[in-house]
Amino acid sequence: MAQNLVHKILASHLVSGKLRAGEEIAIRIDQTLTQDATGTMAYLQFEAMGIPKVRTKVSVSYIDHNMLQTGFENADDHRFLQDSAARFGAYFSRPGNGICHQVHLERFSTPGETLLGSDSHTPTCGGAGMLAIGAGGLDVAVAMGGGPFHLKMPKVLGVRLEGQLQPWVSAKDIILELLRRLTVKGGIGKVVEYHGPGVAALSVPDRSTITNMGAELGATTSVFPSDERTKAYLTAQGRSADFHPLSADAGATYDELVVIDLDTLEPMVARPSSPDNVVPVSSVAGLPVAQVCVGSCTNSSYTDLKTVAEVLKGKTIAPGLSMTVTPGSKQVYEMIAQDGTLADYIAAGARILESACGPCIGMGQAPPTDGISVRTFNRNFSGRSGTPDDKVYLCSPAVAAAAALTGTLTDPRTLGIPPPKVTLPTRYLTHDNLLIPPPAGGDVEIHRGPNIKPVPVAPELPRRIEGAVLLKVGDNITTDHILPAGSKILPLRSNIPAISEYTFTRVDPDFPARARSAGGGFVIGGDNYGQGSSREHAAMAPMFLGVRAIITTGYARIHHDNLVNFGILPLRFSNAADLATIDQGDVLRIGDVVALLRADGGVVENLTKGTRCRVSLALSERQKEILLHGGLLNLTRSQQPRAGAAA
Ligand code: MIC
Ligand code: SF4
Repeated sequence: MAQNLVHKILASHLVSGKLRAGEEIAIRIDQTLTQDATGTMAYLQFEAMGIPKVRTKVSVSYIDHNMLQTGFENADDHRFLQDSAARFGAYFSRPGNGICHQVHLERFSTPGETLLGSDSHTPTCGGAGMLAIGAGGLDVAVAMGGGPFHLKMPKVLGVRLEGQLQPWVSAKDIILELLRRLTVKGGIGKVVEYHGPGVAALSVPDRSTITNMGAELGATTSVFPSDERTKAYLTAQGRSADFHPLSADAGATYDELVVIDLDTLEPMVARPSSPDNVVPVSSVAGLPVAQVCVGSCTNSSYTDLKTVAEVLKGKTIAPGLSMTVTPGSKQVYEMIAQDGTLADYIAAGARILESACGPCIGMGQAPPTDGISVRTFNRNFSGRSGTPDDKVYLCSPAVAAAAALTGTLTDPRTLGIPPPKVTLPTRYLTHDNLLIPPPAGGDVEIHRGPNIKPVPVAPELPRRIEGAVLLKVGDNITTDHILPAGSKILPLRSNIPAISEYTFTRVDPDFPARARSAGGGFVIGGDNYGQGSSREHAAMAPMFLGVRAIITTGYARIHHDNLVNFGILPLRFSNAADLATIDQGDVLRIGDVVALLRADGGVVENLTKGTRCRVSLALSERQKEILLHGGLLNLTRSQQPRAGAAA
């Protein structure tokens, strides 16, 4: 039978299960990546498993998020990660080498292989034909140890690209259009596979912009075929040996199909404060802009930066705004420095930042009060920029350039200048001196700063859970709401007791104190609970504060699995209308937790209101076992006598 590309890659990596949508499967993982904000926990967990060396083909530890060193914490984490990479046999990408996804695409992406990364934008490498999935750090640690990755077999959503992009319209507009149509929930339980005649004109960096932001659809991952474009990219990276062609069989089918006519697309923006709040930029043209930021793992390739520079060359950015530029990698940075593009930026008045996540994760460059910030990034969740009630618009490099020039939101087609002509390099500058390969031996001492605290282990699963509803929230709550990032909180990623004091503080500053004094309890939410980041801290911190169960009408994939791994019950209302019957402060009781788990659901009593409602669980047998043991670390310990010795 004709197979689509997703099924082909999954079939060649299948360890257990059947490729039937909804069933749990396990797949072999070829490569892993971690970054510094999730990596310390992942490596502490790997160490606790007692496995001497990583067992993947390639594992890379990147430093890119926690780059502001306003105290010793981040620098200590960097040193811990460098020592750990050397000890356990991983590559170490030094600070300055760039954003994990951009560097991984350039130097490691391999068509047909699998990649598991402790960052939700790991699907970036899908632009080069990889099946690249984001997960919590503990799942990545298991994969580093050679264990398979478990996931619910996703549906395959085929996106057929027809026609051709018009001048000033770019890959970013394709994914914004998809977000407009499908919303931030539209990709849940699905892998997006791009195909059709419109694919051939898109370069690998263009494709990676699209697969990167597939994370905002809630998709498990997104993938493009590996074709002549992929070959050209890998060859230009000096890696032609890693190329092989890969595509869906003729006549392959998809569970769902979406068709996009590229000819009809126009430049778009995602308005505040959700990536699916998408409109044509022409409909908001004229709004004054206070900040323009170019960069992030979505749009920081060499061609993206050249596109913006072409527009700004010889001009000065509008007087009322501040502009920042973050090259995605050292490769991009060196290349724009050598060909003079950097000088054009400096002359135009842009502020040049180091190659890292930077403003995307609130590490500096918070926009002014009430000022519109126009960013080529992928997320505009409220407050993520560091300014409460921020107004962040997401867009393509071309739209960002137009805003920088005019000082207002502007459709670049109205600029009255020819569209930038940017050609793809036939040879990228490959100077891997900041990428340290795993050393031969490995008897390396691991330095741990005082901010690095052991991984907390969930308590045993109680037979009965009784407690108050500590918080009730609405739909689409992000992990940035649950456990914010930013320059103040990110340095605490290796210290769960300290970081847990920020749990839900964006929503309710009193949450941590209330949870602690109540000795734990429940959280109630709406649909797509936990969308966004892969940070397992958004499960660990509530667990640390005593949250034992969450009841919602639906979950985002990575967060759901992180909750299970850290021993929190991810319950769903069987009848969505019951959500309205529970208020914050109500006392709830689950009489027999084990019975509820075994039966995939049961009854929750509301002792305050004297009512009851039915809840269900969408768990595999393996996940039930994890919860019965009080979390994956407990389960792993019970299976391996040595596990935990080093934690
Ligand atoms: C993000 O974009 O939110 C992050 C920071 O890259 C996260 C990872 C993290 O929270 O460390 C992600 O997307 O997974
Ligand atoms: Fe970094 Fe932003 Fe990409 Fe997350 S989305 S990996 S913070 S650049």
